[in-house]
Amino acid sequence: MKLWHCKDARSFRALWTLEELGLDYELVSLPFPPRWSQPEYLETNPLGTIPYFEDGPAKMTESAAICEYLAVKHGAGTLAVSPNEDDFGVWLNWLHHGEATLTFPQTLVLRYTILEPLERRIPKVAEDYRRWFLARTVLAERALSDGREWLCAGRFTVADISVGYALLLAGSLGHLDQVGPNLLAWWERLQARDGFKRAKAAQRA
Ligand SMILES: N[C@@H](CCC(=O)N[C@@H](CS)C(=O)NCC(=O)O)C(=O)O
Repeated sequence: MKLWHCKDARSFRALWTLEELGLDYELVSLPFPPRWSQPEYLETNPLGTIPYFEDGPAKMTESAAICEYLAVKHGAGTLAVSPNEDDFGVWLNWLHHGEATLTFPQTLVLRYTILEPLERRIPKVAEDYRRWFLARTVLAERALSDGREWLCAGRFTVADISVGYALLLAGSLGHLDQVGPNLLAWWERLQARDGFKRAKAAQRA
């Protein structure tokens, strides 16, 4: 298996899953954004985005899908929830919520406050999507309000990784001080995991 990665980009979801499962993989680290800083990367992934992942015939560009793929195909289901379990639908929802609802708005903040050249930055867009993101953290904050340790199924799964990555990004954008206490406590638990620490170490190496 081979993963193309940029430090703390969405590919971190896949890297974290690989480390949680103790799988063998090759990591290709790229400067960000690879589309500009390493144009030959477009020959590998025409989108120019990160992650890109290959496992034989599987060629993948969506971080949440890679997590699901690894959990189902190589994880003996340990980080997945099976269709026979009550929380199957809830699990899939968190898996996609982490990317589609909690990460996408933050990338607009990142783009319009940091990535764009000064003359193209739009503070209004950044502020609107910062609020947009914070308002949508209510679902996870409420889900964790009953004292549960993980988001669903009574155990740690790739749904926690998917939503957890949105909090990693929130931390780098300075949004964590406005996130609810249940989410913050859960995020501390995630960062204390050996798999999380190994993924951080792997990207440093
Ligand atoms: N929905 C995709 C989004 C992939 C994506 O946009 N990745 C960002 C990095 S976090 C990227 O490559 N941005 C650089 C660019 O668009 O050139 C996923 O979840 O993997």
